[in-house]
Amino acid sequence: NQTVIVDNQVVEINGEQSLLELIRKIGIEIPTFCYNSELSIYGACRMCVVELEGRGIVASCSTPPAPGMKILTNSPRVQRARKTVLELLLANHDRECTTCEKSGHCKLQDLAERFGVRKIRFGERDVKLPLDDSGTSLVRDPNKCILCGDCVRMCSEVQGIGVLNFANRGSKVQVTPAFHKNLTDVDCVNCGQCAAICPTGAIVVKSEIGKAWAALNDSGKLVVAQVAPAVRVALGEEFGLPAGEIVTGKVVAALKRLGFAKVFDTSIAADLTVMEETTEFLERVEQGERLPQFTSCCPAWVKYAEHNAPDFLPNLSSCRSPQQMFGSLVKKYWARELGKKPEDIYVVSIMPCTAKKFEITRPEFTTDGVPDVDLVLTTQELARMIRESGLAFDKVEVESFDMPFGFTTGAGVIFGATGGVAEASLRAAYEIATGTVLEQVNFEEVRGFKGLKEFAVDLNGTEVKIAVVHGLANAKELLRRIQNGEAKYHLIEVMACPGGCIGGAGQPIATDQEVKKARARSIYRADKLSQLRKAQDNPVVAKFYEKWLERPNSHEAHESLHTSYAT
Ligand code: HC1
Ligand code: SF4
Repeated sequence: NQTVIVDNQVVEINGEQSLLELIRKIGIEIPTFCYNSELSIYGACRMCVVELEGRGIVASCSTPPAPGMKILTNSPRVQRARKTVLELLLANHDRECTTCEKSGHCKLQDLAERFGVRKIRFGERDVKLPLDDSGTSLVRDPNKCILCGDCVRMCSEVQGIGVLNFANRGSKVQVTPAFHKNLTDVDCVNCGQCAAICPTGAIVVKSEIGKAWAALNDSGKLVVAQVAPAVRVALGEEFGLPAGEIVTGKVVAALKRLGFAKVFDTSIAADLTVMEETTEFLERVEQGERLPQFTSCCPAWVKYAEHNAPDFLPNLSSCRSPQQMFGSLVKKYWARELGKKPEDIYVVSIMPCTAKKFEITRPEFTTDGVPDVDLVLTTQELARMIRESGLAFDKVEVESFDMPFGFTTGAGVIFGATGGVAEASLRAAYEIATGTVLEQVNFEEVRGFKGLKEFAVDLNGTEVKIAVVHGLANAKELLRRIQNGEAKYHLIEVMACPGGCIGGAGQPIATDQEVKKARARSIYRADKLSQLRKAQDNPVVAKFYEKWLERPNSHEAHESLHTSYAT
């Protein structure tokens, strides 16, 4: 029969591809660096070694189970081998742990502690390689790289970009963009997925906490926050709450306690985006032009399209992202109502995303020298600020978002999960196109983690075909099929990060897919619990049109809420 013996325990083989999978199944946590369930097997770090009778020490991630195998996971030989791997890595690794951005979240630090590495038998490397902090979103420190190749495979396999690779030979091997360029000089889209998977501090998200504290301590500025949909289902994880716990009210309260004068909801701007984008879409369908229409709220996708799919740029929705629409509303209209100058208001976005840090620096989102959004902090950076302040997050009493940007419908919340933008648009498109009330608002077909989701709906006699992709490699494949005439759609949602914004690289680290799934479930639960589920029913958004914007796609709306793309 199909069994193996692991440390004297009989274990059945049940379709597992590797010894690692089989051993983890029985609750033994084999340490790894380069093994990730969503990437290909690389088998280079040697951290996952086990002892196989008759064969000695083998890498468990790349050894398939075979009936009759006898495996030891913690024998003296295994213990020695693991320690040696760690010591060799540490000998080649910058050891300034206390000042590292990744301190406390570093796998190397973790495993060195777990396996009791107290001294390193090998000499320390003395060459210092230059840092790359040229970009808005990431900092790359090759001195902390352990050559596991996770970022390389993430960038090419999941994101279809491939700007990171191995260079040089022997002891000089490095992971770097081509010709040792900076990330800003290659086609990096700032998605940050390389940083999210990096086990050490070799690629990290650029921290801007210092700027946030400085603004909060500047009495001349009214500092306001906007909170992205996906943050509310993830921040709790940083404080020991279960994955996906909805902590919206606590996020608001914590931001208030940190000193933000007002705390607003990006989801209301997502409702506004639905109005603008759906109106634009229905017009294109009627005219039969610039179809398929692509969503444009993901800045990594927009940058990808600019680099790699210029022919499709006219097909992108001209809508700015909700983050940027929000900035525009605050600085252009709300400031005027308050009798303030745009530069006296400092807008901080709390985002799950690293590319949002880049988005705010795009010149089209600066008006008369004043940025529409001043600063982006990731979910993780906010967690760090809360910890710095000493606030006990689990104990803060919940508060509600402030008005006038504090009321959202479920449509604006589901933006945070893959498929959400398409679903929110469908809820509006159906009612606008048919003039009838949509009773069943759930479009299950576009939910979930399948790489490509498709759905067709009858809008007043026209069959409208929708596709949803997440992970840029899936977008790349879809574009190829459209170009070859193999696929035809009317509306396509693209999110760069697997899972959508809930899987953003600024979120608490989650290499386990189940964590992302729990966040997505909570996004849909928050939608279900909302008083209103359709963007077109948001009374506050209706007020914005009445007061400031006239109607969707009006000249004024175009000026403030739309944009164009760089070829
Ligand atoms: Fe997103 Fe969006 S949903 S892009 O994923 O359209 O970041 O959460 O804020 O802007 O609303 C991110 C999330 C976010 C925008 C909205
Ligand atoms: Fe590749 Fe994204 Fe990392 Fe840039 S940010 S190197 S595109 S994975």
